[in-house]
Amino acid sequence: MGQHLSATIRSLSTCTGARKRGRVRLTDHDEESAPAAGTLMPSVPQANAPKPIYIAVLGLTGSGKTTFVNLVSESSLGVGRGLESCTSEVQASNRFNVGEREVVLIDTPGFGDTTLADSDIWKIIAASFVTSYRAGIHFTGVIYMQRISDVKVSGSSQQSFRMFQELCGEETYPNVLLVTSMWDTVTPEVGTSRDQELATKDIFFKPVLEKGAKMMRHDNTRESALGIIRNLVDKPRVTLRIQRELGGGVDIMQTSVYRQIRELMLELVAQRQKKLDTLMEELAEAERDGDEETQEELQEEVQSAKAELQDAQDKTSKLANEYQVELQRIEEMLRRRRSGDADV
Ligand SMILES: Nc1nc2c(ncn2[C@@H]2O[C@H](COP(=O)(O)OP(=O)(O)OP(=O)(O)O)[C@@H](O)[C@H]2O)c(=O)[nH]1
Ligand SMILES: [Mg+2]
Repeated sequence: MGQHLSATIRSLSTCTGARKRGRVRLTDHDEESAPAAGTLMPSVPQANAPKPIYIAVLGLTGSGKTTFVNLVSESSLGVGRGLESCTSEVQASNRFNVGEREVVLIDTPGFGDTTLADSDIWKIIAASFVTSYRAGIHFTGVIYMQRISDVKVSGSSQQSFRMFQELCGEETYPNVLLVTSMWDTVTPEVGTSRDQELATKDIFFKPVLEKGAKMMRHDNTRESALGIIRNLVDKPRVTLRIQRELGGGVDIMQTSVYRQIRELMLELVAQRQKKLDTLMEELAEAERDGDEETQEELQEEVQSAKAELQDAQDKTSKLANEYQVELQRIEEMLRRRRSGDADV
């Protein structure tokens, strides 16, 4: 008992709880068969032990996923404090009971506020979900968290939700709950009007609700969290699209989520190229006019625009490769775990 599992730390200063100490600890359950943080894999498979119900929690960074997971499972996974994202690994909660059923929640890193950040997140989630699928862990439900406090549904929110849809696939929507959080930060009138907007907009929850998903409010109490989980525990298990595709041997580049993120990255490259072209034109004009001060300023801007463009181009060309690297990292972590390295 008391085995520690290390967790990669992206932004220590913004996290409180277990992650701040650089560790994720699974304490309240039988760790002989507990899933390992970052892998969801049972450390020692037990043939006769009934399998718990696995529910994945996804959403934009800062939407309250880890807070929800900790509250309902009495875990102590690190939560965010500032604006930067906190969770950087897929991690399993303590086991907890909902009626007769034993449940494990799978907390995930939040989709970022930028396309570049998303290009890192998707591969972590995809590689972890596929590894766990291959190990026989199937999800019974998926929760998508959305802050009700957001004044408007931003482009990154829409992008995040599209990514979620590509990861899950339509067939899983009856097992999906769209959960709004942070109701304490808005008046009931404002919250209800935003709730309504989310439910009825084609660019947001509407198409998913129409195919069987359900929307629920979370008021940050354990009772509310348990009520949400109760909606999922009796559902049949599902295979997410990304698990079916990759588990069935489809090349990463042929998966829906890869195509989606690549498309977004190419849009970003095009935007940055356009910005550079405009700056170059302005620079040429300043040179024609002999305006040295403006030339100097523009030269600096051109350099930084070139670096940004290069960054986006590099990331785009490495997308598929980075997924493979992530998969290998998780497999290596598992291998070390099996061979008894206590710090893994
Ligand atoms: N007021 C209020 N704050 C909340 C609520 N839920 C979470 N928070 C706060 O929101 C911040 C982000 O919460 P997290 O649980 O770390 O969010 P997350 O979705 O796990 O974020 P990532 O790990 O970055 O993806 C933390 O400061 C929480 O304390 C809520 O219901 N009400
Ligand atoms: Mg988190």
